[in-house]
Amino acid sequence: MQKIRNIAVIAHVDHGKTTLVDGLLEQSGTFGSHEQHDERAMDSNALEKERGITILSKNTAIRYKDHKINIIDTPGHADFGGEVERVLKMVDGVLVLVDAYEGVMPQTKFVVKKMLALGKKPIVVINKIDKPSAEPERVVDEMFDLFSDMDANDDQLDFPIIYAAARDGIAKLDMAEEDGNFECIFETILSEIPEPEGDAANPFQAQVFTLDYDNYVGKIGISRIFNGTIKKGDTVALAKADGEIVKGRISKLIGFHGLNRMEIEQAEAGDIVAFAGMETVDVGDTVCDPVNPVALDPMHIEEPTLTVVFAVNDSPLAGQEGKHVTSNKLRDRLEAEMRTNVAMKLEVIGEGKFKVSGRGELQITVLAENMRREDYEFSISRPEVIVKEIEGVKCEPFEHLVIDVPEDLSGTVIERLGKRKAEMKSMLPMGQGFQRIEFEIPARALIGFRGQFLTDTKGEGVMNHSFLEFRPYSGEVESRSYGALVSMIDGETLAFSLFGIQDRGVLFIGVQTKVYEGMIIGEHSRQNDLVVNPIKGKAQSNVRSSGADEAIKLVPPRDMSLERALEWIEDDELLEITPKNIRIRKKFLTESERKRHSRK
Ligand SMILES: Nc1nc2c(ncn2[C@@H]2O[C@H](COP(=O)(O)OP(=O)(O)OP(=O)(O)O)[C@@H](O)[C@H]2O)c(=O)[nH]1
Ligand SMILES: [Mg+2]
Repeated sequence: MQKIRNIAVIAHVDHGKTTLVDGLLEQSGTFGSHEQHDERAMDSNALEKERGITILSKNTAIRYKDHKINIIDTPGHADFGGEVERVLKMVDGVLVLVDAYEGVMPQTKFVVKKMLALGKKPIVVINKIDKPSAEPERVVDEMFDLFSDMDANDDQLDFPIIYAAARDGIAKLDMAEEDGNFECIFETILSEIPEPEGDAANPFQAQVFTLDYDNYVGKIGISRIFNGTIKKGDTVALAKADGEIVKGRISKLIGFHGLNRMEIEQAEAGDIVAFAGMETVDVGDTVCDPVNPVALDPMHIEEPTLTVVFAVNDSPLAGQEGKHVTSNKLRDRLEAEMRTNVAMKLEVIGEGKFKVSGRGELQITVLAENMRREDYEFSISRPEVIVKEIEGVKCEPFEHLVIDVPEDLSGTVIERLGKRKAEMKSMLPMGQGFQRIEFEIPARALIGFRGQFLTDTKGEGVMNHSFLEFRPYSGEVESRSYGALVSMIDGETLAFSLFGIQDRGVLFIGVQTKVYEGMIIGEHSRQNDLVVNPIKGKAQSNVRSSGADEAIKLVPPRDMSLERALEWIEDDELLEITPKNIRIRKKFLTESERKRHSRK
């Protein structure tokens, strides 16, 4: 049997997981010296590269001495926490990273809790020790406290610690030592992480933890082999979560090495491989011996906490920018998404209307952003949290929120959060004039909070949150405190009229932008909506004042990204999303319709 170790890299968002994996690939010699690769090589899809975050967990394998080390890089953003939980079942140990300044953050708690509960062996990596503000000793203490608060067993509590600057390829076992390379990480993995259990001679058993799709071979299941041996061409059984058994044949077996995938003939217990040939494969399925199929424990799939409605675009500008605009196209695309993305759910709720549920706004905007890039055009509604009944009590999702704010601004932020039903849990000085404040807050109250928070903290505040649990419904919460600037007319914006409007609030659009009646062009500085005319030219006069237009000074418009716009809108508003534009609009375009409906 080959010597194998299986590890996952877990942490809060941005603590350096993917960068550390770069270093592991590099320093194990997996990247040939001639091989060109990008920074954060595992973040391979376009959106991941652009945003600098990991969205999908991905696996790779390296060789170190006579061992194969399978490594799964996981996403740190809270919306993808469910995926991390599934990945943890596939490995025997973890590298849990924590930023040497930021310390324990909400998602650190989430992943550590899951990892400890599954009995995995941790190696703690205190990363970014090169930061001038780094306080590695404080962060080690925080990790000890976290582990003991979360009932780590003695073995887990006795975790090895590695100090690293992953970006520079530096690691060491003691802060007092000279900087070394990643050898100490490899050695610690070999000595501390248990070998995979299971036997290559047993009947075959593997579990699928991620799905992939390839135009040539179809659906691909990435799985960990727990027992037995498998060969290309083998007949196997797929044991589904509902107890159904489906027979099939492994048409292709795929192995991993560095950034490459290659066809292999055979694989055995302990390894992580992908296979094609079974179109019905799902996450959590056990691939097993057809003669004696024994299913492994089903996987926990996280419940969605948030929904938005995707609908056919019916704005006056519909169909001008996207290629795929019909209800059928939209439905096919959303159904395709559900095939590989187990964390999301789809429900048809009307003609051309689809309710999509997921774990958070980022998960939903990632889907919307991908669809835009594939030339789809559609609208989405304001996110709503999922309210459900638990033992007869109406409950809603709550989040654990951590904010870092300059001390002098903390009062403002605390007051704002109070109005949103947040309960303060702790407050700590963080050095450099910052305070760290922790809250528990209804997820509903966080929608739209980020924009306000950034304004209140002049962009200096940092906020992080992650799902806590369902709790009894908390009643009304405060939402957006400003109204909208709404266009009263179709046409193209002119500098002259925007100049007149900009004193009334903040504009989202610039000159020569197409607008329509009912489209929102900015945020009003007061609470009510204001209907405006952004296309009005200067009154004609006999005297030609050449160059007068150039004298008009417009404030640059506020850039409304998809996330920002989604957080901003209210129930009576929509986002119109096309490959070229994100527009914000009223559901009802004319003022008279809006009046009629608000009276109802
Ligand atoms: N100063 C410093 N920065 C680092 C270090 N390691 C990573 N970074 C930076 O931290 C940022 C985040 O790194 P990533 O590797 O993408 O973090 P991640 O944990 O994979 O993030 P997600 O996958 O989005 O959760 C990048 O800008 C890195 O360059 C380090 O050792 N020191
Ligand atoms: Mg990453």
